[in-house]
Amino acid sequence: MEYLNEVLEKLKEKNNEPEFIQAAQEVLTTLKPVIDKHPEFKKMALLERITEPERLISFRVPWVDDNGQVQVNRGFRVQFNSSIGPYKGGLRFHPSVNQSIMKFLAFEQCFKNSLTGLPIGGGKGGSDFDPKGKSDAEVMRFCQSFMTELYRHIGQDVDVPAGDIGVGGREIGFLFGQYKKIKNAYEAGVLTGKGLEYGGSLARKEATGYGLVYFMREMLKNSGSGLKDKIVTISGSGNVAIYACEKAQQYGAKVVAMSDSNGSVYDPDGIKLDIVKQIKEVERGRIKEYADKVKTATYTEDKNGEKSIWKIKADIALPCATQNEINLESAKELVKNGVKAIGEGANMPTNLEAIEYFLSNNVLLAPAKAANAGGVATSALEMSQNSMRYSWTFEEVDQKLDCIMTNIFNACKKAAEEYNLGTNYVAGANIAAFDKISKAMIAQGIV
Ligand code: NDP
Ligand code: 2IT
Repeated sequence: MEYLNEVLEKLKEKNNEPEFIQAAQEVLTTLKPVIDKHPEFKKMALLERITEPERLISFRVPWVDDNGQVQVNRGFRVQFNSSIGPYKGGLRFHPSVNQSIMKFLAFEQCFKNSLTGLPIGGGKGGSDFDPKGKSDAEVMRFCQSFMTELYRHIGQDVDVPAGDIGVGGREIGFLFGQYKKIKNAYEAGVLTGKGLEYGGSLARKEATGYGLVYFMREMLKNSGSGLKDKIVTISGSGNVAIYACEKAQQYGAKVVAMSDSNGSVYDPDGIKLDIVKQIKEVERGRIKEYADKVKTATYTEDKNGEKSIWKIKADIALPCATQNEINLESAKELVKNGVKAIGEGANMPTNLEAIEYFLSNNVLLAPAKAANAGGVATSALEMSQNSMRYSWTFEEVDQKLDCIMTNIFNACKKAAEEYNLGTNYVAGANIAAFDKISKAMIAQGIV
C-alpha cells in the first residue's frame, strides 16, 4: 500500500476519534504530491511522527459551585508539536470537549502556527466545563482549579495557552492570577489574550476576525473582486464573528446575518454591531434578543440539526462558530444561492464532503488554518511584547497582522501554483505549512 494510505489506515485503527481522523485525513490527502516527491519520508516515519502528539495530558478538575456542591470536570492539554517553537494554542471550555476534539484542534494548530511565519509550535487544551449560566465566582473557582494542575505543564518557553470557545478575557484573567500566585513570579508570556492592564496586546481581541477579513480581501483581490457591497453571512456571535463583522463592514460589505447555537438573526438592513456587542460582550445574552431590539430583524430557531443561517442568500459566508457547522446539505444550499467565497473563521467548520463540493463548484475557500491564523499570530506578537517588556500601538499591531495575513495568502497561493492546484488553497495551506514543520523535524533528528 502507498505510504500515505498506510499511515491513514493505521491512524484510524489506533484512534477511535472522528474529529481527529477528519483533520488528519484532510491534511494527509492534500500532501500526496509532496510525499510522492520524497520517498525518504517513509523510512523516517515522518507522517507517523507528525500525527502523534508529543504529549497528551488529561486531568481532574474539582470545584465547588455556588450551592456548595462539588463538581468534577475533565481538563486536557495536548502538546502536539514543538519543532518550531513552544507549544501554542487556545483553551476551549465547552460541554462537547473530549479527547478527539482536543487532538483535532491541536493538530490543526501546528500547521496554522507554521503558516504565521512566527516561532510557535502547536498545542490545544480545555475542558468539558460549560461556562454558560455560571456565576463569575463559579467561573473563577473553576479556572483556579484548572490552573492548579495545568501550571506544571506550561511556561513562557514551554507551552503558552490562550482563549478559544468559552474562554475570553474574564477566564484568561482568572487563569493568569492563579498561575502568578502559584509561581510567585510575573511571567507575562505564559498566557496570551491577557487584559491590556496586565500584559495584553492591543488588537489581540480583534485579531482573528480582522485577520480573516484581511485574508478574504487578498483572496478576492487575486480573483479580480473585493468585499465592497458584498452580502455576507457570519455564523456565531462570539469573539471571532463580532470582529469579522466589524472589519467586513469597514470594507463596505453588508453583513445581513449572525447566529449562535440556537438560531440565527437576519437583518436585511445590515447588522447593527453595537447591539450585538452589547448583547454578547456585555450581557452574555442570546442572539435572539437582537430581533427583540431591532425592528428590521427576524429570528429563526435552528431545528433538526440544520443551521438556518446557511439558507440565507449571500455572496460570502464566514463560518465563525464551531467544527462541522457546514455539511454537504448546507454547502449545496449556499452554492444554489450563489455564494462565491467561504472564509473559515472557526476551526474545521466545513466537513470533508462540503469542502469537496465547494471546490468542485468553483467556490473560493479560505481554509481555517490560514484564514483564522491572525488570532494566534497576534498572540505571538503579544509574547514578543512581553519579552521586550514593551507594547506597540493598536496601529502597529494591526499593521503587522495585515502583513502576516497577506504573507499567509501568498504562501498558500504559491504552494497551490507550484503543484498545479489552481485556487485550491486548502491544499496550498497544508503544503506550505508542512514544508516548514517537516524541515524543522528532520533537522532536529529522531526526538
Ligand atoms: P466564543 O466562545 O467567543 O464564541 C463562539 C460562538 O460560536 C458563539 O456564538 C457560540 O454560540 C457558537 N458556538 C459554539 N459552539 C457551538 C456549537 N457546538 N454549535 C453552534 N454554535 C456554537 O468563541 P470564538 O469566537 O473565540 O471561537 C469561534 C471559533 O473560532 C471556534 O471554532 C474557535 O476554535 C475558532 N478560533 C478562535 C480564535 C480566537 O482567537 N478566539 C482563533 C482561531 C480560531 P453559543 O453562545 O450558543 O454557544
Ligand atoms: O484556534 C486558535 O488559533 C485559537 N484559539 C487562538 C490560539 C492562540 O494561542 O492565540
